[in-house]
Parts: sequence; C-alpha cells; structure tokens
Amino acid sequence: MGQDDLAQRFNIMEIPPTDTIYAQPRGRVQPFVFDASVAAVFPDMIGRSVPGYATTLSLIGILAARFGQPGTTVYDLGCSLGAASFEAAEAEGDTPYKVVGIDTSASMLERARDLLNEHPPRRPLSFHQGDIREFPLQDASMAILNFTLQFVPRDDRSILIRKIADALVPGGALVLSEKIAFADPSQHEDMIVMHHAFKKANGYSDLEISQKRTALENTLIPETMEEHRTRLLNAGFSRVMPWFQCFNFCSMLAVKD
Ligand code: GEK
Repeated sequence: MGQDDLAQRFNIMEIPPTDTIYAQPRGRVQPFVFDASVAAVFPDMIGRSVPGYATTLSLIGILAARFGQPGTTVYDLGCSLGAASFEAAEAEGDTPYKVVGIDTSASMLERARDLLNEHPPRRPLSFHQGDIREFPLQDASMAILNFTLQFVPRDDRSILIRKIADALVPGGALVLSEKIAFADPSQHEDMIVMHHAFKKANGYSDLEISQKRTALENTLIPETMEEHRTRLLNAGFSRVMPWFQCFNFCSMLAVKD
C-alpha cells in the first residue's frame, strides 16, 4: 500500500508523518501507550506494521453495507483516528444507521474529530472518549474491534465480547480483527519471522522492530483462532467466519442470529 493510499484511507490530504518512535536506541523500553506521539504518526505506523491493514479497512465498508440496519448503531470500539468508523459511515447504500467511535486515547480522538470536521461523512458519526469495557452499547447492528481486543486485558475479554453480543440486534455482526497466535510452535515462529520481514520491507530497522516488540510484550497479547472462536460462540454468536488473513493477522466475522 502506498503512502498516498494510506492518506486517502485516513481522509488526510498530505502524506502522513513517518513513524520514527523506536528509531533511536533506548536504555529501557517502556510499555507501549497510545499517546500524542503515537497519534501523530498512527496512519504510517499501523500501515507499515499490520499486514493487510488497508485491505481489512477497505472491506469494512462492504461489511457495514451488509449488516448495518435502519435505526441502529455501528460501534467502532478502539477507533483510534476513526479509519474504520469513516468506512462504515461512508458504506454503500442508504441504510440509515449512525456510527459511534470509542477510544480511551484523548490524543487519538482529538485527531479523529479534526478529520470528522474536515470531511463529514454521509451518515452521522461521533467520537467518544471511554473504556470499551465500561461504555454502554445498545441497538447495535454491527460492532467493529479492528485490532483492539488484543490490547484489552485477557481476563476482561469474555465479558466484553458477551456485552457486545447482548447489544447486537438479531442479524447483527461483530468484525473482530486481531494479531493471532498459533498453537503449533513452528507455525507461530514462521509467522513471526514473516511479519518481521514485512516490517523490514516497509523500512523499519532491526532496532525499531526489536524495541517495538519489547514495548508490546505485555501490552498486546495475541490468542489463537480457536480461543477466539470458542469465546465468540460461548458469548452467543451463532457462527464465526474468518474472512481475511495476512500472515498472523486475521479478521473474523461473528454473526448473531
Ligand atoms: C483502526 N481500530 O485504525 N477502551 C477503548 N479503547 C481502547 C481500549 C479500551 N479498553 N484499549 C485499547 N484501546 C483502529 C486501530 S489501535 C490498534 C486500533 C493498533 C484503543 C487504543 O487507545 C488504540 O487507539 C486502539 O485501541 C488500538 O482501525 O495500534 O495496533
């Protein structure tokens, strides 16, 4: 994906600033946080770090067109700059639903609101600061967790997924995109090697890759597809369909009948 495609995805006119956060050696690498320095380079960071990110994003509009229902809400949980929110709000068709993006990071939301003011989409869209574990959800036809659940403490994930399932109207769907782990150690290692090669091909140095890995070590906790599937079915979803995978990054669709 070119930087100009990325800029377009994020509704920004100029090439996004380059992520150099881990370019210099750090004595001690602190756990990763979504602060102002991350928000400033976020489109570049996520585009160069998550294989298939732009494709996942671009297809979320198609999923929203399929699952969005009149008079309901599409929630983008852990929305960052609102890239998935904008895709949902601009989805094809004229189904009248609204889109609500939620994130804990004030720095992310400040930028998301600027983008919203600059490019208001066709459907109502609003951004709210809050923790998705506590934020009330209701009358949802679609919920999006685009690379967010992996940052939620593991012990809280089942309650959150159940809350989402309960908030969905019949026929509603959850789009769950995650970095995934593999039970087979060789497969797990193969995927990590390919993911790091992907980052290197996108211009990150070995130092940047290794310092970022340390920063995310206890912050981003991936789970296996089986763990996700079991949790989703236990929460009340009727079926779980992986619909996109690129190396160790996968997006699943969980539908509630
Ligand atoms: C995208 N979905 O561009 N409550 C609310 N927000 C949270 C929580 C929480 N408990 N935990 C983490 N976040 C976006 C990308 S980024 C993924 C999502 C990444 C937020 C956090 O502040 C950050 O903005 C986002 O989840 C994760 O489609 O950076 O790899």
